[in-house]
Amino acid sequence: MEPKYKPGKDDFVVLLWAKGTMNIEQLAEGIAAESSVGTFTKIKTMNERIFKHYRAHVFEIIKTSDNSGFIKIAYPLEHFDQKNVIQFCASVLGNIYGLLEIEELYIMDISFPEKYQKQFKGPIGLEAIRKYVGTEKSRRPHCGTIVKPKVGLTPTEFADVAYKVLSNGLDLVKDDENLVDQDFCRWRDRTDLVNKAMNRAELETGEKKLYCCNISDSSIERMEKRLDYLHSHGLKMVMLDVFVLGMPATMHMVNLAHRYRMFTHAHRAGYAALHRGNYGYNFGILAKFYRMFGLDQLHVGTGVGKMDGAPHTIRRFARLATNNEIRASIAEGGLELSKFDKSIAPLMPVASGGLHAGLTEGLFEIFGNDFTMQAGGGVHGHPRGSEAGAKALRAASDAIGEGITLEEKAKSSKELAEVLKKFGYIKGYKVKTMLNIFDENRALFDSTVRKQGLDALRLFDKSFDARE
Ligand code: CAP
Ligand code: MG
Repeated sequence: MEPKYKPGKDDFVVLLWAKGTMNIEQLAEGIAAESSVGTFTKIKTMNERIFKHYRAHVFEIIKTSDNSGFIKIAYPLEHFDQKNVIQFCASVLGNIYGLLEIEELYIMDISFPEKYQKQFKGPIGLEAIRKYVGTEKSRRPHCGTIVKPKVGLTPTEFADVAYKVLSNGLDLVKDDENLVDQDFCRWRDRTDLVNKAMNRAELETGEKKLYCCNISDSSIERMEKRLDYLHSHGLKMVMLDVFVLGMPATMHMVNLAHRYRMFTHAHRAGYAALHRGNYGYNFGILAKFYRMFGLDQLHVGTGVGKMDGAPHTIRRFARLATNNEIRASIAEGGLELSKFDKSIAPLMPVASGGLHAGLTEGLFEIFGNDFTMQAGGGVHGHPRGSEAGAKALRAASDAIGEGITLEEKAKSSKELAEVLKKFGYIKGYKVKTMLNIFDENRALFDSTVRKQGLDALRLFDKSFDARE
């Protein structure tokens, strides 16, 4: 433990929670050693140079009991291969999870030095997507749908749904994460038909539309061919199941897509296996990686829908997508300050999972104006079908752009009124109040988490549930 060590601007800082069968000081030293230059014993091959330049420094321990607590570790830039994130992950997110003495290990946040970030080009980004869709002025959130059922529709059925929603106000349609090229819906047939449907809807509405086409595959060659095909047919966006694809395949496809100036949409299916519970690492770390890699749209949760995450937690992820300086406290699961290099543009955060138009005001409190809201069941489950569902979602998006409430908007949108009746209405102030309570009591929550540990943080996450 080096309490006097002050991390410099070229250090990586890692905040983690650990609990184990040794005292927390020993656990911390074991973690720092295993993830940098150490092994289980003193070795003759160690020398002054290595110890001085490459070792990790435990500089703070926030003890919650003899054998548990939060640990801050700094890693020097020279430790890492600065063109290769896999080497970083094998160090910092690697062996430590397997140490025998560890019972809980959760990496909460990592700050990346700006010098390390220089290897990445970042997203084409949020503003470019807005420009393409034509919403730079209105600043309304984008609205889209995941064509449902997840799998099973034929290409003709799928394209028919796409036409219905795009010609009735939606900006985007997307494939589900588990739809690529199955027998019942061949990828190329679907792409051709959706492209036609989209062109028709664009002509009719005078608006630009996006088809978020899933090319995810275990074969890089097939993904490359699909990307080329999309590009040569004038499509602007491509979807990747980034977590299951892994980092190298994701980075490779993003780089290729960006050569064509095509936008990339990141679905994060699988991430929660690491993110939830007290063993693994927080999605915020992946969000930082994905933004540096250049993903242009990223699922970050909703705070009001069907998936995990309280409003304040999702707000942090949204800020990781759009801000260049992100302040967070330990009760939010973050480091005090993270910075993106100015060359890394903001990306468009995507709110998805159990959404419907009645939740839009709540989303606005969490995200502000800059996000895409996607509803699958919330569009196709409209009492009068997908067209009406699309109209309702667009009305909700327009309401945010116009600065009026959903109740007001529902007076001129029958479809929206029907959604509010069927699915309900979470008023914006409910979510706003929750966020305010969290912010006003932050100091108290922080000190509780510092005394009681990760379980207390989990409890705050559960007790701030806007859905109750
Ligand atoms: C949403 C969705 C998305 C989730 C993923 C689904 O559909 O298509 O995959 O949003 O979660 O299959 O659940 P619904 P996340 O609108 O019908 O719920 O965005 O949290 O990664
Ligand atoms: Mg899905």
